[in-house]
Amino acid sequence: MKSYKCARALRAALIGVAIIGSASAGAGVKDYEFQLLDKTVKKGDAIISVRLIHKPDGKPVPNAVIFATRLDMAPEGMETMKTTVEAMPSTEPGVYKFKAAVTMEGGWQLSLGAKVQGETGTVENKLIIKATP
Ligand SMILES: [Cu+2]
Repeated sequence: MKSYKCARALRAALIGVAIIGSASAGAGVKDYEFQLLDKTVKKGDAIISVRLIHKPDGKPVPNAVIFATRLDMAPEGMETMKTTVEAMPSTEPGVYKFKAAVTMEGGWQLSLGAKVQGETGTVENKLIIKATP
């Protein structure tokens, strides 16, 4: 189990290097960005909505494949305190929704990774959300 994880981490690192190496070849993942629709949520079962935009023209980007999500309390110095994040059906093009069990008030960091059609590489963003009582 442990060695499997290490192999995965190594592969991820190698892919990361490959992406950095090809960035100058015109890969445009840096042109994309996730934005929070609401910077605060109520503690408890929360719906987090983010919009993926293409920065040069500000247009929303539908049909991205979201493959990495993590919600943890890194902003409060509690990196190991993470919670469940579940992707939900989108109701608006370019808006992606997640259901999360926000178990504590304070700052949470949402890490997202996405593949955008027609772009090589991965869009990666970290967003800070504040959970209120
Ligand atoms: Cu906490």
